[in-house]
Amino acid sequence: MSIEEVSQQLEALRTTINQHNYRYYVLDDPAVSDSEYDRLMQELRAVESQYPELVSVDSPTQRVGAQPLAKFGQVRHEVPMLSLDNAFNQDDLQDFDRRIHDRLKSDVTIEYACEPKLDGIAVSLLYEGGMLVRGATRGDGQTGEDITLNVRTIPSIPLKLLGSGWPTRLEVRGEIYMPRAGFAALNEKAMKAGEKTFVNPRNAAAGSLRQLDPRITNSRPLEMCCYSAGLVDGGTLPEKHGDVLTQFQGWGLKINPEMRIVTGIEACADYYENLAAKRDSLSYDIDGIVFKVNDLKLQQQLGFVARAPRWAIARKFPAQEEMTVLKSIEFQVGRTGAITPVARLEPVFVGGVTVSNATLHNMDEVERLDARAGDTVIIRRAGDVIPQVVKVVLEKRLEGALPPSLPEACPVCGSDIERSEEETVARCTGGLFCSAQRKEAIRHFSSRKAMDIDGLGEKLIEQLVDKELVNTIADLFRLTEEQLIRLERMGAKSAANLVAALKASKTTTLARFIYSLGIREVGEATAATLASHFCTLEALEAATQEELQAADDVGPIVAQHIAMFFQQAHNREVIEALLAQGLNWPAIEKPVESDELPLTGQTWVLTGALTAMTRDEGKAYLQALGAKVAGSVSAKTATLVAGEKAGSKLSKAQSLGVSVMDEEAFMAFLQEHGIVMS
Ligand code: D41
Repeated sequence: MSIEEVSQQLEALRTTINQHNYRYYVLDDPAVSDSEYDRLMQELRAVESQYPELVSVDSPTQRVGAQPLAKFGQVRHEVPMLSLDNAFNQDDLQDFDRRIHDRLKSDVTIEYACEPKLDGIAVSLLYEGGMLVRGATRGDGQTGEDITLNVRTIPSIPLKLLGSGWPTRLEVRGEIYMPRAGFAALNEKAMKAGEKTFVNPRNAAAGSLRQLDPRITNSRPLEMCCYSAGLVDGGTLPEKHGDVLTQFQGWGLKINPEMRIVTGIEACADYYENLAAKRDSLSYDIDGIVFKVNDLKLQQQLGFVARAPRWAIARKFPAQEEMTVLKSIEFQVGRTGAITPVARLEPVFVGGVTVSNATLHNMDEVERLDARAGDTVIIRRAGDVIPQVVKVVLEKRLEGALPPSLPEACPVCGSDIERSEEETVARCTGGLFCSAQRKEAIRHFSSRKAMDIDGLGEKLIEQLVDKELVNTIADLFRLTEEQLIRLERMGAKSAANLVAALKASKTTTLARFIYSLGIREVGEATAATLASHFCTLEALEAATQEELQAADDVGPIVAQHIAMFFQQAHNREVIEALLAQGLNWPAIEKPVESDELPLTGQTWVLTGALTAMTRDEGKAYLQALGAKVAGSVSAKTATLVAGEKAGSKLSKAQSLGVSVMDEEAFMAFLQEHGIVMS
């Protein structure tokens, strides 16, 4: 081959790889398998190593520089990077719209571009002749740091723009962030290695960009979404913000798929509500919504004040992190005796609710955080996740604060505490002698996914156990209205309702019954597997550890817990007593050879709100037809059932070409397959 031919071959390979990269990282719609992509990269590396003189700076093999920097250089932004004004409620948003109308002396309805406000680091990318020549942080808006080597490692940032028609000099601005999944994986790795973890994805992204060694940045899962142009020289961009972003995407840059153009400020409020409802299901953290006047000419007329444009505003979500004081660390006893340190907090409003307790998980976590009573701490509550203590503000530690120590004896029943070698948790050895464990066992037994006993709340369980009306779960079914009426906050009506609920709950399913026993490591899914594998309680009770492991997803540890549970005389007695009280469930017929079921081998996903059934019911119907039901969409998903307000899973399914059914189609499908809905 002549050198020209090799050069052409290399160019073709790079173009193909860049195109696949674009499909994968920018469009989230891969066109080839990972192995095919790896093969192409290997081929490119092989040819380049034979012809080192033909290696170009924009080659996909050249993303990671080998040498760390001594320090970052400074970058002066030719066009300052503005900041954003904040709106905290709908009134602020109305005012913003009114100011725009006043200033433009016009009452025509304004078109706004709406986009999520990513919680990351604002950066600027400079492309000259389509080549990425510089990456810089925003800094104070005038001067930032030169992070070119680091941005080059981020796969959603093209080293060379795709297509054509870009201005000779084009500065693209956007946010570099770390998606939640990548953040969780990174922290897990750090935790296992005994290294420091990051407080949140934003800090992780900032820390990853601040690395002088680009090889470290390269190992961090960063992405960039672009949201505006800075400097534009030797060319022009479209006249609407939304079209500029679409053009950016055409040139290989990632933009946020949630971006929408709407008309009027009321529609902005709708967009805000919609996205607020989707916030937890997004794959990245956002801290608000940015609204921008879509017409760039109008933007120019409006100009800016004090470094913030008059044509844009950020409507903030309630903060997910707040500072408060850790009043004390107490120890709680769980259902299986696990002793959990709990942080009692000065109440603080975070993530939309007032939080006064947060779990500290275990003593290892307390040590890792170095949490002490009296400390000032940062609390995080994201979505419906339970509040977490993410960090102690050491600068604010009071003199004389002492680290807590694990109590010697169970704080509830006084039994010994054991802390085994392999487990990080400490456990009360009191078993059902410990009233805390009894209370938790009853709470679990009556919970929605177990026996689903309505009206048996926490406060009531406390009283029942403390007054010794209920010692084992079987005692619940012996409760009478007369006994209940005498309890605090219990009227005749609720007493009657509870007795009726207890009676109604006696007819259940074997799976629910197994789950409700609260055997260690036996969750809802394992209980269902055990029920369909063993078909009867007797068979399950009699199973050896080996036989238990023959059930799907039951490993040696779970098998040991199950076998141990049924070996204990008091557990058998409780089960006897429950059956004597009339607990019953329909017999399970040995399932037909499972590969005869219509959906065997298929994985389905349910998302959004269903109206005719709960998601759990939908899941059960699908499982009855042999399908596996997963929580997230991938290329392997057979069908996505999308209810009302389906969010990111729906868009992902659409981008992957996964078939989608709405609720109506799903109902018809179930009926066709002989499912009778309750
Ligand atoms: O997602 C963001 N964090 C975001 C930040 C966004 N979607 N749009 C933004 N637009 C601007 C203007 C209107 C000034 C072009 C921004 C920011 N600025 C910004 N980020 C940090 C400071 C300012």
